[in-house]
Order: sequence, then structure tokens, then C-alpha cells
Amino acid sequence: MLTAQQIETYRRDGYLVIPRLIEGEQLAELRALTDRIVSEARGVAANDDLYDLEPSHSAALPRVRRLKPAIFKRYAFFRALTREPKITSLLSGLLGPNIRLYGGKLNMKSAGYGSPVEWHQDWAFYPHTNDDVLATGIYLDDCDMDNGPLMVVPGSHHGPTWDHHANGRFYGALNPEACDIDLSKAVPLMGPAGSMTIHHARLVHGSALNRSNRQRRLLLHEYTAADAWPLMGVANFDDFNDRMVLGTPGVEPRIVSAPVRMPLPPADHQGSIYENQRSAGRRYFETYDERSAAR
Ligand SMILES: O=C(O)CCC(=O)C(=O)O
Repeated sequence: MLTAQQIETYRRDGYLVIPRLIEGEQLAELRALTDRIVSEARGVAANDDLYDLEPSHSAALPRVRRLKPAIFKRYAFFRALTREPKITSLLSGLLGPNIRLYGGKLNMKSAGYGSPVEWHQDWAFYPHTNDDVLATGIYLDDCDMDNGPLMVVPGSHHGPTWDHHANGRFYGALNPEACDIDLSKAVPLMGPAGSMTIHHARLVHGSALNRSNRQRRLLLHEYTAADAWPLMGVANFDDFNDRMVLGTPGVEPRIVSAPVRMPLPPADHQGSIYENQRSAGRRYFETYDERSAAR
């Protein structure tokens, strides 16, 4: 369970880090299974429902940027981890007794070339009827300043939902120059392998290119209070209820005022946040290509 102090910190700052939550055999299995799935990307030529590939990927030299939500459908281990009592018991202190998984993915941030993620708020991708919505991130590797930690702007979840559009379409990143956000106040969320980050869906966050020789893999789960209903709608009610990870579902959304912008019209490039963020023509973080060209 979270302490009253941790809950207060989360409410004020919008994030927490729980060191070494996943350990021992469970962590070893998480890492080994991930290695296996990534090795199976050899021969894959283009993005599909499981693999999101780095721009520098080739079938002979596989470079995976992200494992997509299909990992939860295809692999019982990943599915079970979304319901892990060590995680859900902590989250009940923040989201209450009834919790639903919204989605998830595993960002690879590989050594030397793992892509940056531009500054954004998850809330801009999936607004709900109330903002008891957050994401957890389990580090598969030790994470420090050098291998691209998740960076967050403390307290920014109390502010506006910033414009994540460019050229008339959603593109999944905010323009720091057009927003009143002080990115010099961003803090890195770091810890040994198995540590878990928690960030509020409205918190501004992003991460830089991995310039180190160590990978930085982050397994993200997105959770909501069960009475937070997605404003983009519920496509499949059975699937919606199958995603309950704690407590019981209901049919009465709780509606709380929170600033919302709809992610419409959809981004030009679909499939992942990396793809969404391709189309704006502006970037805050250096990319692998830019770095290689500058050398
Ligand atoms: O992997 C990261 O560092 C950023 C993750 C993130 O914010 C996302 O994928 O939405």
C-alpha cells in the first residue's frame, strides 16, 4: 500500500517512483521474454500489430522501438503482470477500489539509438470523463541520466491540456515554444531495474534519445478508475469489462470537469506515439539521424 505521504506527493507533483517493485525471477522472466520477442523481429520488414520499428531498422539488423499492445493478448506473462497485486494494491490508493486497464506497451529505448519521445500529456491521447487516469512504467534495466530516463514536469497535471495538434491534425506532441511550461524544471524518473514509475495522465512528460551503450526498456501500463469512461467511446463492452484489474465495473461514469482537447482529426501517421509525432516538422529532442549527421 502507498503511504499517506506518497499519496499526497502524487496529488501535488503528479508522479512517484517505487524502487525495485519487480524483482528476482519475475524480473528475470520479464527480461528474458522481452529479449525473445525482440529477437523474433529478425525478418520483420515493416511495423505490424506487435512491432514498432526504429527508422533505422532492417530485417537483417532488427531495431525494435516498441512492443505494441498485442503483447498483452499474445503473452500470458504480460497479461498477468497488468493484474499483479503488487501493482494494483498500490494503485488502489490513487484510483480507488475499482480499476481498469486502458492499454499499454513496452518502449525499448535501445542502446545508442533508442528514439526520443517528444513532450506530451497522455490525456491528450485518451481523455476520460474524469482524470483518475495514470500510467505506470516498469524499468527492465537500471535507468540513470545517460540512458534516456522518463522526464516529467512536476505539478503540470494541475495545468491546461496543451494543444497537441499541428497543421490541423492531432500529432501527439505539444509545442514547448507555444506553451507556458518551464521545461528546465523537468525531473528524471530513475531507479534500478524493476523500479516502477507512476505518472498522472495530465502530467507533461517526454524522454531523450538514448546516447549510452545501455538499453533502457520501460513497460508502460495505463490504468483508470473504473468510473472514468473514455470520451472517444467504448468500442467493445465485453473487452472493456475484461480489462478490469481490480474490483467491479459499473455503468455510471463519474463526470468531473477537466480541460479536454479531442485527438481529432487523427494523426497522419498511425500505430504508435512515435509515428504520430513524425508529422509536425518540429522536434525538441535530437533524433538518431540528426545525431549521426552531426558527427
Ligand atoms: O518511453 C518513454 O520514455 C516515454 C514513454 C511515453 O511517454 C509514451 O510512450 O507515451
